[in-house]
Amino acid sequence: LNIFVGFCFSQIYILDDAGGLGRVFDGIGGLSGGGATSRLLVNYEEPYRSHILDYLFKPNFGASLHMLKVEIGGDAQTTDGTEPSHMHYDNDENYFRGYEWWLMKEAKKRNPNITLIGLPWAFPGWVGHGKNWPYDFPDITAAYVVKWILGAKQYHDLEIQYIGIWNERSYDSKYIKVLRNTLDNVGLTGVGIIAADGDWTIAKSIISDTKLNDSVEVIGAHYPGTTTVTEALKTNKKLWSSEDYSTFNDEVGGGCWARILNQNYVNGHMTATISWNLVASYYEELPFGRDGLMTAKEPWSGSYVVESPIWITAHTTQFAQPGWTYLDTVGHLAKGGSFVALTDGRGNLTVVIETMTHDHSVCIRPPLPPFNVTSQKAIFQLKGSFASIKELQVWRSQFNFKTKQPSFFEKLTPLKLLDGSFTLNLAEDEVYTLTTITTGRKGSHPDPPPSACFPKVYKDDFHVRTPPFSEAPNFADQTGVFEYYINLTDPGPHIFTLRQVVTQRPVTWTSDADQTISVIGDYQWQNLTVTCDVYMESAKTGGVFIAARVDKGGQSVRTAKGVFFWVFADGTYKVTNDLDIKDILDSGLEGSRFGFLRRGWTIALLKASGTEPVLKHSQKHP
Ligand code: 147
Repeated sequence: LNIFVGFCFSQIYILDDAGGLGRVFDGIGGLSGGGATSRLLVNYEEPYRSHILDYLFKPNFGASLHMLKVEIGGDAQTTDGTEPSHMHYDNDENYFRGYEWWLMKEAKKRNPNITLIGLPWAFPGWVGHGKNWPYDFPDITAAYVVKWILGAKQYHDLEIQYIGIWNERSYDSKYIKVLRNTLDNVGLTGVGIIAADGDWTIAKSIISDTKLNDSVEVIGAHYPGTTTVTEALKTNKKLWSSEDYSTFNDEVGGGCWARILNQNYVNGHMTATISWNLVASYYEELPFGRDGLMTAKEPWSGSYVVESPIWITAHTTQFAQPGWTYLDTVGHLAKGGSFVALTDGRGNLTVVIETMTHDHSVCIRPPLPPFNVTSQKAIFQLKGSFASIKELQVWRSQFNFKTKQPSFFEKLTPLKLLDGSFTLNLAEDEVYTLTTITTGRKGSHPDPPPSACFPKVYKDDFHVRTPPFSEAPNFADQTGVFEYYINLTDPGPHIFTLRQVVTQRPVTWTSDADQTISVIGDYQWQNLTVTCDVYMESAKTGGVFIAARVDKGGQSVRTAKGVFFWVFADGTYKVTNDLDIKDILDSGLEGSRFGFLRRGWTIALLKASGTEPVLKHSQKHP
């Protein structure tokens, strides 16, 4: 990095490829899952759903993402819900569950070059043979993961390019090697392994273990705070921030994203950054509400919000593609902020500059050490292959925290270059892209409908012959998996049903409840009536509940409070204030008092009014 002190205390920054280039850029991506973060997106009506997807994936339109990483559903709670596995049981295979397949296809439709990545958070119980651990039978775990990759190709024509180990949990060197062999044995030699989606410690193991070194293609670290470690650099592997951001998507969130997109390379030599999450499409009261590049959490209204991180992403994604190379002449600006430059090796140049101040770019984690950014004049001098560039397109975002009137991704008049140099007067909290690429565009669709509450009256009889998704609209599973099930042998009105299908505790990622639960509706509701036709499949154990005022889900689902009405297969009933069945308001031996059947369909009805729950009654179905 060459910095000269020029006149007027402005600085000169050299952009040059003569001394060689830096690392190859792998892209910017979004993460769907870990978990159920795209749950509500699929239930949007057209054209809004397509509009949202355009803002995320369409090239030269919005975020124009290069990568899509998805969770490999493991039937377990993984932050904002559960995602279904392609193998609930060891003899079960189904590649049409959930919405990640659909999402990958929609992404690929818009950007055929998008890089697809899969990573498990949890595994179905059988993978661990009953133990809460996926590595005792590495062949089984590897076969399970590789089947997901093969299924993606066979049923959806999706080519998964990278596969991970176990999100933010222990890695196992033996398992990684077994996974590599299993991939190679079925011809998936081109699928790269990312390890280990946690901190950087695997770098040390890679250095001391040749076989492991040969197995791993990318070191992926999470929330690296833009820095890496010496061991990681020593491996000469690609370094990625394979999960980052997770910040409320207001303007400070956009500032966080702008800073780390540049500085993950400048400070940490990371060549990809993936946002958790792609789109905040889950009930906002679940954990980490609105920690997505944009917000789309109201399928019932069609309302969605294109938040600042979308346009911050565009500053890089629309003007540099995977396979481009970073220049070595990147760095920090003299008065704070940073700049990166990338080239396609054929004369094109893209420079991205950010001057985000500390307080306007704090991310959720790790803590951000203090630094100063002030306004400054910056002179950029193009050298090497770029010396003859005569004009650069200019795109600017100004956060304008003082006036609260930000302007994002605005196209300014192109800059004419004199002797290969240009000067910028940089203010605080700005992002600039200067580029030879002329295809950039701030895409837009007509405004979506206004925001609205979840409908006050809502019912679903699950009467769909060929449901587009395995899950019923707006149900957000928090433990267990609820799927459409057509029960052709039912004589009565219950042929079309929603069925909980997880019967063994998964290899969990977090504390799933002991009771399966799916939530739907509005967290503000106080006085409400819930009725549901229920059927207990097991004659002796287990049971069923309906509840109102359920106050939490996600990783805290175990401690959910609310009003719960339970009927158990042994004929007893309970009314509790909690999902954990500790805080018992009422209980009895005679569930039948409420008309409950131990076998057969029953209507369960719960009325929560005033401050007390009023348990009405349930009826035997005619
Ligand atoms: C990550 C998970 O991988 C995501 O699924 C999601 O839960 C995300 C929410 O921010 O967090 O897990 C982390 C949890 C804690 C830390 C880092 C990542 N941490 O405390 O450093």
